[in-house]
Amino acid sequence: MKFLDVAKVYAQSGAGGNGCIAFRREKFIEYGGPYGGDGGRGGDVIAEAVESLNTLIDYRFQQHVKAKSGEGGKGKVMTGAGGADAIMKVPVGTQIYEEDGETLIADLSTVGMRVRLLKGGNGGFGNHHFKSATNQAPEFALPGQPAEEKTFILKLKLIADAGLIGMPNAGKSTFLSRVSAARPKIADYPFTTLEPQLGVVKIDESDFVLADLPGLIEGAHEGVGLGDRFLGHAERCASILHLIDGTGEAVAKTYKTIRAELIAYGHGLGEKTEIVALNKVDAIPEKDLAKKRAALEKACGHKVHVISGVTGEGINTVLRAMVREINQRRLARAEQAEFGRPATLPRTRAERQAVNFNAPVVPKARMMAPQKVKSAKPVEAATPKAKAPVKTPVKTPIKSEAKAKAKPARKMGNAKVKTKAVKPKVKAQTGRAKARPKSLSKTEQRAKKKQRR
Ligand SMILES: Nc1nc2c(ncn2[C@@H]2O[C@H](COP(=O)(O)OP(=O)(O)OP(=O)(O)O)[C@@H](O)[C@H]2O)c(=O)[nH]1
Ligand SMILES: [Mg+2]
Repeated sequence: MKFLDVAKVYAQSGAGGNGCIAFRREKFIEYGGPYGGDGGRGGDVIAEAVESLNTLIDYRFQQHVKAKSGEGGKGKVMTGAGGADAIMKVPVGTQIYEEDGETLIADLSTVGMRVRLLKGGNGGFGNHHFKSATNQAPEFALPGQPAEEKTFILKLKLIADAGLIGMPNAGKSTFLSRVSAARPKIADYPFTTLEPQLGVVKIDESDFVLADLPGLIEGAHEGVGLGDRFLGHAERCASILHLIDGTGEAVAKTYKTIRAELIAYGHGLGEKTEIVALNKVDAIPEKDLAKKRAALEKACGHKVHVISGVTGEGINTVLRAMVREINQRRLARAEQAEFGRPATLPRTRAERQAVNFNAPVVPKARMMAPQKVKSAKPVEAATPKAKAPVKTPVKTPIKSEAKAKAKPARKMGNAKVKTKAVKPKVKAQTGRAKARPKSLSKTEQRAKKKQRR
């Protein structure tokens, strides 16, 4: 199947159905009144990322996408049927731009991600909707809202973990076929690969997706050769492997040419760290190898791997270096997903509503969990203690101890009264009770008066 990574699509949502003007006409029902229903909603235009697609080739043949319009309302206050949505299925990694090709609307980077591109029109109200005490027979209804229409540019940027970059004939496709089950076309003429190829690489315990991109030549950013349009597929890669044909003469110059193209392309490709490998080592004379490697290391300023896609020499070391970078990014993404959310739940109502305006006044989690834990322990601990002073009230020697025992008992329903009765006796022993007047019951007061007399 042909690979297509850019498509232009004209889309139109559904118009809303018109409201209906009707009156109730029935035997024995005088003045039946307005009876016209509302129009149905028009369908939306929705883009959805699906796993089963790898290219935008479908939009080469289907360049118009239209949602269905809503049906008009009918008599007997019947609302018209809503129009069906138009779902644009696109491969994962598709970006949707405005017609200018630069204003990004949506980036469908995960399977199942959906975005509404155009909204269907609302249906118009029928005359039944407008009846009121002052207008009991409205003879008007509203038309449905018109449809929206727009042209979109779809751009597919493959979701690969690593990308192969280099001049034509550098041995990129040979490398991909060596490390994965992919079988790209390999030949000793430039531009054998005309579109990106993907393969799944398995090394040690890890696996990742590797993309073989068409070769770049000097002036690619100006459209020379295949141009730099396939470089978009390297934008999302965690690791870039830059292959240089070791059988060529000026390896350092080749490296610099490709670097210049990456920088000219922009979109952060120039800043991405790359792994540089001198390929076809099996065909390099030994006396030249060290010289070429040193020249390349001087040009790129870091370590250069020496590999051969044909014999497999040095390939595992390169793959492990790539896996390290890919795993680092995976870890960073997982951390972001984990800690990107606020670490603590918002506590006040204002805080909760700053996150979600419809947040409940008291979140369920807070109502349930902490209170249960709090009440559970003291009640269990208090039960035996509360009973103790009641049974042997006078013998409790120290006030502080008695207080400590009596306090938790207050929380208990039945023990409450009993502990109150214990308290005065304890206070009388400590002597501090003199300072506080003893509260007497009415019968005690009467008995005291009698005694005084
Ligand atoms: N001796 C030797 N030859 C190689 C090696 N890798 C690739 N080749 C040869 O180099 C030629 C080009 O290889 P490809 O894998 O098609 O190169 P490419 O980079 O994909 O080229 P384009 O698709 O044109 O960009 C083929 O004839 C391969 O057999 C290698 O490690 N050693
Ligand atoms: Mg190739």
